[in-house]
Amino acid sequence: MTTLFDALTCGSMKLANRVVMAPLTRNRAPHAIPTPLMAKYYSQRAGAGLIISEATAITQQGQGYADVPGLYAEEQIEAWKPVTQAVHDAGGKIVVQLWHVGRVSHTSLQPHAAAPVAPSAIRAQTKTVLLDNGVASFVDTSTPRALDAEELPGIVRDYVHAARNAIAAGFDGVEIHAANGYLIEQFLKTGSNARTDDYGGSIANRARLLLEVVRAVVDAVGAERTGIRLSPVTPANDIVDANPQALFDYVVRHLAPLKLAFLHIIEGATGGARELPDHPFNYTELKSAYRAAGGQGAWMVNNGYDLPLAEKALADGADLVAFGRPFIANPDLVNRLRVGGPFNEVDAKTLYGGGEAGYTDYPTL
Ligand code: 8OZ
Repeated sequence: MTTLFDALTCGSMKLANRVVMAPLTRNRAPHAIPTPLMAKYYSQRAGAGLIISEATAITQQGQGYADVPGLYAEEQIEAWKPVTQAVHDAGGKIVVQLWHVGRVSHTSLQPHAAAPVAPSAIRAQTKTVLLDNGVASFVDTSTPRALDAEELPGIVRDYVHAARNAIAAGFDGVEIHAANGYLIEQFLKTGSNARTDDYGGSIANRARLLLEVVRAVVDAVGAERTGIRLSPVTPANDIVDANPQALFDYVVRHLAPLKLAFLHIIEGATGGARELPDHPFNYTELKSAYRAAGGQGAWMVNNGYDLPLAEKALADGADLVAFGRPFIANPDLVNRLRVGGPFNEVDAKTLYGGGEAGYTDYPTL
């Protein structure tokens, strides 16, 4: 029987175990530049088989929150190098999560205070995080403008540019963030996409940008270094689709031939309920659709896992299990899982913004 503590080859990466540190936004990168404290934070968590970095903006336009890092400028590449080096020195693997927030942004974070961009000019009924002297405040997102079809090749190029920068910065690969109500998912889902061109309407049209981005990133850095995150039914950031099962079955069938290293699936509401009575979804069908289409990437599951649930997921055919909040409070989470705990609790007050407190000062066993 496979356990969480067994090794796995995932694309080009040899993972020491099946425990993944999920991407976690922490808002500790002033001016979008990673810091030495981030190197310490990630290296403390290098016992994970794989670390997925916090969501990282591919352009300033792709940024939607105060003090989240980017990977589009030379100084950002340089500042990420000590982070990836520290993780590697501690024996870990780390991929960067490539992020364009689309409409989940605020004019104050955009170049020239412009409106954020989206498939359609429909405002997300959600909040973003601004920081005032290090104190987080939650503000309504700004109304976006609809992207012209002619602008979309530029968005694809921005993903490719950031993916190449990731390899230059020493990352083992990239995860394309296509979840949680951000740009790619805004195109995918009916609630945010009212386009009448080749990027709206049918499932094939709504999935077009996602597949263009993935193909271009794969061409740039290799499928064996590329993964993707999907969240079929999350309501996060005011996102909804009329028929998510058909949509995501289509998406994974079309991802299958691209030979990605992993597919990372958020089950249920991100950071919340795993079962949504109003939005039923069959994840077994999703995985079967992927495997039946020849997809061989690692199947990574996420959301509210503990050891018993994780072991059941592995028995049911998952390859990797991602843990989010437990990794914030337990840098040595893999060891703690191995010995059955105990586990530190997360301090909610220090999640977003700040310094070492609630970041690099959680104790190991
Ligand atoms: C929490 C706060 C800000 C951003 C996501 C990148 O939901 C995020 C995020 C989470 O994917």
